Amino acid sequence: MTSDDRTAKDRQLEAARVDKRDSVLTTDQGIPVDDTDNSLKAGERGPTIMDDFNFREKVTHFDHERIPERVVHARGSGAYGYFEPYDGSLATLTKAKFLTTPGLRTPVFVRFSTVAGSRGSADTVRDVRGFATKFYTEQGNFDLVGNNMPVFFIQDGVKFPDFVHAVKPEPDNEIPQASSAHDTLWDFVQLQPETTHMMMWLMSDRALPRSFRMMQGFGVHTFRLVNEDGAGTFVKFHWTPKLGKRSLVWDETQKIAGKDPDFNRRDLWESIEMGAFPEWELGLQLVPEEDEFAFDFDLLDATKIIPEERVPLRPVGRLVLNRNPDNFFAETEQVAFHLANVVPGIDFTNDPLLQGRLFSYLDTQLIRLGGPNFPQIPVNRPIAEVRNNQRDAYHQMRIDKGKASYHPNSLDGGWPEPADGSGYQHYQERVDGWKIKKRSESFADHYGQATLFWNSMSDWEREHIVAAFRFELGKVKARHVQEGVVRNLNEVDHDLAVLVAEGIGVEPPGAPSRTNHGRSSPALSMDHEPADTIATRKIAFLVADGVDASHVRCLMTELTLRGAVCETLAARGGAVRGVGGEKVMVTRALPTTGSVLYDAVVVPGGRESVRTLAEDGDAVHFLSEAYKHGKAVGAIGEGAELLDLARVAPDATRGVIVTGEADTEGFLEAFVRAVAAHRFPRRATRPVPA
Ligand code: HDE
Repeated sequence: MTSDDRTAKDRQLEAARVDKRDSVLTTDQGIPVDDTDNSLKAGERGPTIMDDFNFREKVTHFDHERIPERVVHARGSGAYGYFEPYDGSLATLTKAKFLTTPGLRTPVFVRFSTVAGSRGSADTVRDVRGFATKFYTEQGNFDLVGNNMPVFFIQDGVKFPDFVHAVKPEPDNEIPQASSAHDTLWDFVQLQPETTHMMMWLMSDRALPRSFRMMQGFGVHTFRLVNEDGAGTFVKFHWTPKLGKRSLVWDETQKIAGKDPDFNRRDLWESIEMGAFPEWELGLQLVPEEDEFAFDFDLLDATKIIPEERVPLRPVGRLVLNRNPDNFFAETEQVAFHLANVVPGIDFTNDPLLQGRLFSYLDTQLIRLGGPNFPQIPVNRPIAEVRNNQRDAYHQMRIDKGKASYHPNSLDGGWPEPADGSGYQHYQERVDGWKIKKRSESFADHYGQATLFWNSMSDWEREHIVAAFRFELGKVKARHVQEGVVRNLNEVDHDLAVLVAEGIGVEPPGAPSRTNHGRSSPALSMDHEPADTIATRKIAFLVADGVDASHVRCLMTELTLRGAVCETLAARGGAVRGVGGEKVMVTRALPTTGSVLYDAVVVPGGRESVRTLAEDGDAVHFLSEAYKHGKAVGAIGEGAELLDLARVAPDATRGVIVTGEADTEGFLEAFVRAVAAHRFPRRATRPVPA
């Protein structure tokens, strides 16, 4: 194996790729076909006849094109890349070579997803995002099947069908699609207080990522690292995005769902196509075995985090995605993740949610992919050698030679031979207990960490959470369900419960049975993300005939140099005429797009251009809406007049930057800082008509 492991997977995939260039159309049997547009008929106007094997094969194949979508996480997008550890320092804790061999690039395939919606649902709905990584290591495949939130709705795998039935569209009319804002979900939530912590995350802006490239990933459960001596260390896996954690706002997500339902999918695809490869850092929270009971929660409880202030992240390596798949179905749809795919050096714990998952993933692939040979599908194949006595079944692709398909055997020389010590060895843990259907007492606190999350939020993050609860519960018809949720929230924080109750018109609750413990974990807030890059940020320039082309040219050049993606928008496609008669190409016509698809907006100068834009409702609305959503706004020269019309007040401290000339360094730097800050959520937006 060379150090360029990505090539190892790539080379393997190459054998499965089919290139149709310079080829003749054939049937699946390889028979050339002259005419695939007319079926074989008895006379020009006669019936189609059975002899037409091309017709029958083509239509039969078409009739069978669909496979069941995933029961959850049906909508997703994937990409290839690699993982590279920083150094070998983890070698004392784990045997997993891909984590401990400096410079070793392990190929990966990552699939991001929403959870509740169908395959064709919109990307920007309020939901958890899946973040599943398949590492094709030399020791076999390791799947880290995580989410963008560090906790889960339930504590025991046996509750998963109940939870999913509650959040999915209701069974009588299959409404609503890809939404948690309905009675059955909230009924489950109010009756099952263990959901409370996760519901705080789901009502926060974490459920509305700006991009898959700008969200965290978490393994959620506590896993175990195991070293050469068989000693274990508890571990939580974290992915931290290089571009920072950034979210959309609720109003924006709803509009994007209509204007570009593929918003997150397109973003991932385009950034890889343009060479701006998404990147994450893998960080581990490590807890020595002897500290298993050192916390005021149970490490085996997947509704709890280990606060980063208590156990800081240890940076371990980086993940880079640098290649889009060739075929969505073959790769992204057929990729099969399974929590049980672990390599030597990584093991499970007794987390009952994790244990439930160990059963479900293999089981679901059997129905989804039609039998037990799905690991042979190219995207699923390990780069490590596969040799065993598994045989036959649907779609067997391997031609296993030899007489003996059992162990032990003497007829085939005893091959394949057990690895004898170098294979996977399960962590030895003494387990003693009564067979019992009972939740551990150590799982009983369902509110403490929900309160921790609430306490850790900034003012605007809290406002967004309250607004989300009001929206979701406002859609619930059953009053007792609304009241039940408010009762639970009262145990999280009394003020939160009162604010929600007032918003949905139920009786505000009395004093809770517990008071807010006052603790917080600053790492949970998105209010202090580093604002040091505008890479891949989309910036719109509003233009019309008479625009000052030098403003556009000069600013676009500078912003593009810093990695931003600049586009000109006008009433119509084609080009507009600059103030000196020069041509300014138009990237997109305003009616085909919207401010919600951009991160920032600039109004260049040019009297005639600004006057035309002022008469165009689309342009004025664009500006007001971008402002309302807290985005950076820049205006140059006469461009400032359009701001007045859109009720946007210049305020450099809140990301509205106005200047006389485009090439002043002060303007450029202030605007770049504003774009890098992502959003100014503390603007006064009530008077803005958007
Ligand atoms: Fe999953 N989950 N899950 N899940 N999950 C599936 O497997 C399941 C859970 C996650 O991009 C299914 O192949 C059970 C937690 C992701 O292909 C299914 C339980 C976390 C994906 C399944 C959980 C996840 C899935 C559906 C509770 C975060 C998409 C299709 C015991 C740590 C993977 C499939 C992809 C998919 C079962 C809970 C993440 C049915 C029973 C917790 C990212 O097997």
